[in-house]
Amino acid sequence: MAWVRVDALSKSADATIYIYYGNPGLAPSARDAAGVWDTSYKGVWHLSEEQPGAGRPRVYKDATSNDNHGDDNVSATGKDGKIHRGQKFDDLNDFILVPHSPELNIAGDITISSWIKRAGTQNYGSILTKTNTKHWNYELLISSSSAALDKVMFWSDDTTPTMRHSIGGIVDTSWHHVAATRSGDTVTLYIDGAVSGTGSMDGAFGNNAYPLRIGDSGEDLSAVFHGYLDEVRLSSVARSADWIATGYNNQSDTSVGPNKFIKSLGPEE
Ligand SMILES: [Ca+2]
Ligand SMILES: [Ca+2]
Ligand SMILES: [Ca+2]
Repeated sequence: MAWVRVDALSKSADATIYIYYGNPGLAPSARDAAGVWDTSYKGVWHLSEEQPGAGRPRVYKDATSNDNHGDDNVSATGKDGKIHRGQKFDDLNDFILVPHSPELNIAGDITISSWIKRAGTQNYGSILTKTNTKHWNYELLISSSSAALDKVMFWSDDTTPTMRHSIGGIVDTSWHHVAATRSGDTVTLYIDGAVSGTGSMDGAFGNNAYPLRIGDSGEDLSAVFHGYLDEVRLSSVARSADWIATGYNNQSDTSVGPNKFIKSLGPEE
């Protein structure tokens, strides 16, 4: 598994990407977090890690150079994933807590995305939120309200209105990619790389010292996520529709061939 950053990708022209590997002279790792994840990424959690039980700090690594690592409050051991391994949550009290860091205070433009695999439908499921349990700066969730049952929802109680939700819903227990962006006063919801609704939202998200929670909406644990999460990402810009669609395409289909994201593999040099 390798995450790479390329300068540009065209809709119409194929790009060639070279990968060099197996150099025994490279030690330690040549990993370049700042080079792969642009400065607008405030957190990227691959969720491949696992520790038995719960209680250890900084288990779930942030792949960006921000080091927003998450504490293990997850007792579930299921590691089914969309990209390598993901994380099951136990439907009771499992969540990942990322301590506050100043770059997690995002005032306006934002993108939150994740792969999700629900354990069932019609239950509320928080994916990522910055909260003190009484106040929610920003949140991506699956709604269980009657007006937005099984819809992808973006929430901030600093804003008017406080929520916008998708037109489509997640009504099965397969893997799906979900995302929300806010650009200026426009919120856009995405399901599997495609726009599924837009709406207006006015007001800045507040600055505070609350932690991030992944898979839970607050200390009373009334809104834990039921199922699996993988590849949770937070950015301080509104990614474009092309960006979201490309991310979905290259993460959802890793096979090689015509009409695939990777059309062919060249020979080794
Ligand atoms: Ca993963
Ligand atoms: Ca654990
Ligand atoms: Ca638990």
